[in-house]
Amino acid sequence: MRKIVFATNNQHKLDEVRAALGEEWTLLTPRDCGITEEIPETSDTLEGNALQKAQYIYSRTGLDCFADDTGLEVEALGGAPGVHSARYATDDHDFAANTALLLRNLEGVVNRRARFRTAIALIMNGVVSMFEGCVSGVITEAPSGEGGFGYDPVFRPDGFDRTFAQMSREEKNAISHRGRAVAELARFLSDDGPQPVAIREVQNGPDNKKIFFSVKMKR
Ligand code: ITT
Repeated sequence: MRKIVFATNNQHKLDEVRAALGEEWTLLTPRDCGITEEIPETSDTLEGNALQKAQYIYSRTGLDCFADDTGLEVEALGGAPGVHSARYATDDHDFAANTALLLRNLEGVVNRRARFRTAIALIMNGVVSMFEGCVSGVITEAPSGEGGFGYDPVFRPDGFDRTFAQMSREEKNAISHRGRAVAELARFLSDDGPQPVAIREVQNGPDNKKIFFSVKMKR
């Protein structure tokens, strides 16, 4: 079994990603590595936050690790709550309050198109790789379902007549933003042999550190 740290304190995410990556991988949490403080997320993009969280773990542990950041982007709200999804209503990651505020802000709004977008930053052998997954759908008029977390009770993906909160974890994982991004990550991790990669240097990562992105080339 191979070990990798997933930089999250969100148990729901951990369960989803554990199921998606399969038994070959043992996922360690920051807590397993003795990191109990909240990991900073101060970027104004999902990609920046994912990278910031992964870099934090890597700088503290030196272990291979990845982090995700997810936002709900609502068309009629100009992409909000987006990168601010966790703290939309309050500072407390209060899922019910966030959902209630979202529904209030969409009262009487006809265009209810939205998408979830997940960015994942992986640091493996000191090299950063980025992955993305999206799912489009609509914000319902009222919450339905008990499963999932966050905005799941008010998000109905295209092609379905149920919200994410009315789906099993497997059903959600198969089509969700995080499921899709993790599938890309899993494909990358399971590829054998040397990877053909192009390395490009980016200067403006968190703390203005130089960040090296590896972009996997199609074979
Ligand atoms: P970590 O940073 O510890 O991983 P978090 O809960 O802050 O956990 P994110 O920043 O990635 O997670 O997500 C921001 C918010 O977006 C999160 O608090 C939820 O309200 C919402 N969210 C994320 N993924 C979701 C999903 O799959 N379904 C519904 N809502 C989700």
